[in-house]
Amino acid sequence: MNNSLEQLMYPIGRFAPAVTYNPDQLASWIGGIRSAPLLFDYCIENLDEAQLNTPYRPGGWSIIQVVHHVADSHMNAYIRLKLALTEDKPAICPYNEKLWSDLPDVSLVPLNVSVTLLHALHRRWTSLLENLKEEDWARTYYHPGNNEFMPVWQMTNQYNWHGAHHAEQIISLRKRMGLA
Ligand code: NI
Repeated sequence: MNNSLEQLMYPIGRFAPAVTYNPDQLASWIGGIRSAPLLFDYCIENLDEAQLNTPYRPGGWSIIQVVHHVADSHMNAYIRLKLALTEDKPAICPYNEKLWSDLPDVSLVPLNVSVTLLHALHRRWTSLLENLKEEDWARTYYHPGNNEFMPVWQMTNQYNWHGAHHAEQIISLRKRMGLA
């Protein structure tokens, strides 16, 4: 991948997983998940239909698809978290994010519905994370696609990155359009 495409796709860098965790890191990741919906409020502010339909990179998702994707992804993450907390190393169900982004709800439902969804979802998600017991952070779910057990602390690290990652794709596009 050439440097400019890499920069467009990963404007905050690729996910670099933490090797372990401590209370300060957990608080930082939870804080990022708490505030992520506010980033998406900003991402879509004052954009017209043509701007919202602009791909964030050549051949990539439009702003509309990126935001609906974040809602799809984070709904799955929240369910995975709840499964990990209530069952013994449950296998979760992977999903095809590209096919999900081509389903009619993504093209038909106004973008602000998914931003509102993110506000509600992240409120519940954050409330749950803030009230976990110490031992809960080491609980895991099994991801059959990746053939790995994912601990709750690590998924929290990952989804904090994921929200910021997609928000920055849009924010950097806004800057290129002279709108930031
Ligand atoms: Ni994603």
